[in-house]
Amino acid sequence: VKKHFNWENYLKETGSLAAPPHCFRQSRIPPSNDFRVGMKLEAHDPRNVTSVCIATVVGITGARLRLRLDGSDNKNDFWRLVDSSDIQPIGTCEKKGGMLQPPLGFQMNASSWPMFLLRTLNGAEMAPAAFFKKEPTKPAPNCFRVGMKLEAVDKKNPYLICPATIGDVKGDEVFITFDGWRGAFDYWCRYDSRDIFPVGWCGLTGDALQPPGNNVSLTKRSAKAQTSPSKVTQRPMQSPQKSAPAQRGRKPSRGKPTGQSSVPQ
Ligand code: MLZ
Repeated sequence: VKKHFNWENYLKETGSLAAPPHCFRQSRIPPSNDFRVGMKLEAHDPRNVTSVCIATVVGITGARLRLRLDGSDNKNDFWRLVDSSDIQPIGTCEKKGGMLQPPLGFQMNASSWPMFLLRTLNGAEMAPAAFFKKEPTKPAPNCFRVGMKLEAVDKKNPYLICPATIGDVKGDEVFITFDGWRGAFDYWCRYDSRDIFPVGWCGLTGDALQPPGNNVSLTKRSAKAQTSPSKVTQRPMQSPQKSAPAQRGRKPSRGKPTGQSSVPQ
């Protein structure tokens, strides 16, 4: 019988520490999520970030919204926090003198965009401005250290938030390693990424934190204390960095569709 994942026990078992909340670009108390499925807003196209598009909320998960760009397919959904600067109320773009753009991969003929825009906005339920929260400011320096635990978005499966460990730190970048997955999902990101959260975040937002994979490594200290290593395999000689050195600089491309971001639901 698989026990429910519990950070307190897990930190003890692995002999590790949680990254302090002040290291993260996240509000100390997660913002409330007042959005509802079906509401529309403006969002930067993740595949073409200079474009501001119309998006529809197609799902709610903790403090995040599952978004789909109007005129796009259902294979390129993306997730944003309600306090992300990537989203704004409808009307914001025009107020700033900008023009709403069709999403990359607009499914119709480009010439039909103006009429499509009129129709998609006609009678739409627009998310009220008060639902959008101000993005937290960047923490001043990168204060992450190797070995600290956190919760992080799995960029290959962005609907998932999973237990992770800081595997390396280089300047303003941190290497996010996913506990128990042998490097398959690891990535580098900036220390002020909106995709990384302090331990306990999902518990506070009501998001479902995934359990670690099956190959969680223990420190020497905690391995000795461990009496029944049923779910936890000792793997003290392999550092997280060793398992994926080639990942350095291989940042997720924002220029092309991944096709990996959809989830059946
Ligand atoms: N079911 C998928 C998801 C793995 C998610 C890992 N997250 C760090 C798989 O097994 O590949």
